[in-house]
Amino acid sequence: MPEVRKTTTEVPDITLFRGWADSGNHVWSPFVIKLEARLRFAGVKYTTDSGSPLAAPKGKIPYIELRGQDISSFVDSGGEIKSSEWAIRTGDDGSHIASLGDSALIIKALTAPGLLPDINERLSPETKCHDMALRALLEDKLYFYHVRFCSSLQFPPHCASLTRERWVDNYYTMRDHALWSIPYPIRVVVGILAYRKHTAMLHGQGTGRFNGQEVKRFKTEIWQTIDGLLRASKSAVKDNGEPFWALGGDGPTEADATLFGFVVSVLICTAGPESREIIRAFPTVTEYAQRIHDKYFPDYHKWEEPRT
Ligand SMILES: N[C@@H](CCC(=O)N[C@@H](CS)C(=O)NCC(=O)O)C(=O)O
Repeated sequence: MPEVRKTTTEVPDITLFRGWADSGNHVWSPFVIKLEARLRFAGVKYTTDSGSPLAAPKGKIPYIELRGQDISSFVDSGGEIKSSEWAIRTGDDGSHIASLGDSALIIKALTAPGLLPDINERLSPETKCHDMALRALLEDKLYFYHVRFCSSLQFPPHCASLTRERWVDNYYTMRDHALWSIPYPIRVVVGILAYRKHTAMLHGQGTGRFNGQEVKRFKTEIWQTIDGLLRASKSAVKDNGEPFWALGGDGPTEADATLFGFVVSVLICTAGPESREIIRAFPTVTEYAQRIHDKYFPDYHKWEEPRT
């Protein structure tokens, strides 16, 4: 398998804010893992810090900061990433600090000066569309099943009749992990507010109107379909123990960063046991993530394998 093209661009000092300080470990956010994978596929070095959604340019993690960097080259010629996307401030030492949020915008911005290779450039129009559809399936559909709250606006203990994953069935695990930086008793109040905000959002988005069995069926169908795709991709290439890629090519596409992020997020998140059980029923899906982890994240702890 040919190596992914490495860039010759001078590498700026990139700090990636992941929401948690857990160095040497994957974090629970699939979008953070996606961005780290995308950087590592290209061999781009970065340092990590915890940061917080409150400090993030778009109120979400991940986000990045570039220090003392002229950001005019991190603006793509198509005009999608404008310099106004970057939030600029002056650090204590007088240097300019530019920050940008959203994994997709960050990837586009780093691709503009050639720091990241455009790994989808050589794909056919059909494959480009499949790649985008797979990312949308995960980021804009499956994601909501994972974070799904109870559709009731009541506090979790009062809505026991529905199955709920990260933020409902496993509310306390999720709250204490996601809000780790907020001390008690403020965390309790912020947890309730976050719960209510997301419940309302999911009701509007639609996921909040399904019951637990329906959501479980939808999640299983998605992972089953992805398993079929990965089994076909794996069998289409000579198996030499190296990573195989979702769309069957000889290198990763954008969808691989996202898919790796979602598989790993499920495998490590102790607030999502139902999804973990679903994924573990598909050994090719875990093998896909394991091979990518082994090659690109040898310095990170791997998720625990189920006890047999
Ligand atoms: N479209 C964003 C999504 C990022 C996202 O949803 N991050 C979540 C964590 S997985 C977050 O920061 N949520 C905090 C909040 O919504 O307040 C991306 O690709 O970066």
